[in-house]
Amino acid sequence: MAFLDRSAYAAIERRLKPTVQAVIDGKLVDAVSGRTFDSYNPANGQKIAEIAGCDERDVDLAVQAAKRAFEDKRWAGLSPSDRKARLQRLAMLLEAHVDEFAVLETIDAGKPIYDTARSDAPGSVESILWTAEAADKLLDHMTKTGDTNLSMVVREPFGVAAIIVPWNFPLYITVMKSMPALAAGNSVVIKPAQLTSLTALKLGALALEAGIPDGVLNVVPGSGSKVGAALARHPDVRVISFTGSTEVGRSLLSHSSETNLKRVLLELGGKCPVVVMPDIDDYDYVADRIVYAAMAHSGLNCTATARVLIHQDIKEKLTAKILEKCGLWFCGDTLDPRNRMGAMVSEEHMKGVLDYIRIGREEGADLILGGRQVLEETGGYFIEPTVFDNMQPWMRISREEIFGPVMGITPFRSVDEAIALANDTEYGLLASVYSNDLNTVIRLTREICAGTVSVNCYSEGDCASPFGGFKQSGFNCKDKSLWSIEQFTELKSIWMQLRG
Ligand code: TAP
Repeated sequence: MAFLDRSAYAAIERRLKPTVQAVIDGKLVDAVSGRTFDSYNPANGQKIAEIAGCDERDVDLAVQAAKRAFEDKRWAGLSPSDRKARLQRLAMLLEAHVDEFAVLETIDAGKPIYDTARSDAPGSVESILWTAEAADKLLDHMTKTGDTNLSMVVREPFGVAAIIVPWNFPLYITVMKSMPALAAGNSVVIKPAQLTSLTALKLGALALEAGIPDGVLNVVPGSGSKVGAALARHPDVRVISFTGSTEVGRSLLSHSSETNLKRVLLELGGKCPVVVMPDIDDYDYVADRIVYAAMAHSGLNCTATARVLIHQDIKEKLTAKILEKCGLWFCGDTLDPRNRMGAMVSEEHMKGVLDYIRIGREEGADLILGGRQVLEETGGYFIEPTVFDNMQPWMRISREEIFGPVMGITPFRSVDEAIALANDTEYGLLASVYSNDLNTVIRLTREICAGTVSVNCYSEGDCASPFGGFKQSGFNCKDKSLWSIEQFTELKSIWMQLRG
C-alpha cells in the first residue's frame, strides 16, 4: 500500500475532532455522573481528549437500550440482506475516513502509522465487508424425518451482546468482535479499553450515520472495574466476547456463573513459538518474517512469536540474520511511516516490559540486542527491539507474556524436542513453522497445540480463517470466519407434526 507522507498525517491530526461522548440509544451522551477521564498520546505523553467516564448507570442505560432494540426487532427483524446493506454502508463510511481512523489510532494507542494505515484501519474495513457479505449466506438446516414430521434447526441471536476490547488493536478487535454479533441479529454494547477508546467511539458515531438503528450499537467508555465488570454481571447481557488478559477472562467466567450464566467467549494471551528446521534455504526471508512476527505492532500483539526455536545446526547463521533484520525496526515519530516501531501503550506497561528484560538478564539469558527505553526526550514510552539468546524454557521470559518488542532464541536438536518446547506453555494461540520437508511440516502442524499454525510465513490467515486459542489462550471463542457469526447464535430445534 502507499502511505501518505508525515506532513499529510500531521495535517489530518490537526483536523481531528475526536468523539468523546458515549454512544447510547442512538445519541452521543455524557456520562450520567458527568465525570470524564483523560486520554494521552503514548508517543509524547500529551493529553489528547477528555472522554465520558461511564459507570454502572451508563451500562444499564446502554443495555436497556440494546434490549429494547432487540425485542422490538428493529435490527433482528430485518432481513439478513438488509442488515448486510447497512453494515456495508458502515464499511464504506469507515473507508471514506480511513486515514483519520489510522491517525486517531496512532495518537491514541502509540501505534506507528506504519501499522495503523497499513493494517488496523484498512483491515477493519475489510473485516466489516467480509462479515456483512456473510450475513445473508448463512443457512439454517432441516433434518431427515418420516412423512408425518418436519424438523428444522435454526440459529437464533442471543439478544444483548457485550464486547470488551483491549488496547492493542482498539479498532480492529472492536470490529472483529462486534460485526459478527450484529450480522447474527444481536444488539451490542461495546466497552473499549480506557487507554484507547477513541476509534471505537468514532465507529459508534459512524454507525448512526450508516443507518444502524438506535440502540443497536452502543459504546460505553470507562474503566474495566466499573464498566467491564457491570457488563459481565448484568442480567440482560446474554453473551460476552472478550479479548485481553487471562486474569480478567477468569473474572468474567466468575461473574457469569454468579449471575445469569451468560455465554463467555474468551480470546486471551499467547506466548507463541516459531520453529525453524535446518533445511530452510532462504535465510533472508525466514529472518525477515521472524522479526516481523515479533516486532510488528511494537510486539504488543498476542500472536507475536516471542519464542524463537531454531535448530542448533543453523542457529548461529540465522541469529546473525535476525539481528541484521532488527536493524530495520527503529522507534521514532509515530506519524512518520518510515518508523516501524511505536510506543508502549502507557508508562506503566513500558515499566513492566523493562522489568521483564531485567528479569531475563538475571535469569541468565544472553541479551544480544537492545533492552533499553529510547527516545526519552520525546516524553514517549519507547523500547528498542530486544533479543535474548539462550533463553531456557523454565525462565519467566519464556513462560510469561511480556507483551513488548522482546524475543528469545532457544536451540533444539530434533523434531521431538521442538514439539516439546513449542508445547511447553499454558498458552496455545498461534505457532509458525519453517521447513521445506513436507513430512516434518505435517508433523509439526498437527502436533503443536495452537489455534492457528502458519507454515513458511507468519500469519493469522484471512477473514475466512477462524482465529482463537487452545488451552489458556482461549475459551469458546473463534473470531473471524463464519464461525464468528455462529458463536453469537443459539441452535434451536423446531419439530412439527404434519397431518398424515
Ligand atoms: P485487560 O486488563 O485484560 O483488559 C482488557 C479489557 O478488559 C479492557 O477493556 C479492560 O478495561 C477490561 N477490564 C479490565 N478489568 C476488567 C474487569 N474486572 N471486568 C471486565 N473488564 C475488565 O488487559 P490489559 O490491561 O489491556 O493488558 C494486560 C495484559 O493482557 C497484557 O499485558 C497482555 O498480556 C494481555 N493482553 C492480551 C491481549 C490479547 S490480544 N490477547 C490484548 C491486550 C492485552 P480497562 O483497561 O479500560 O480498565
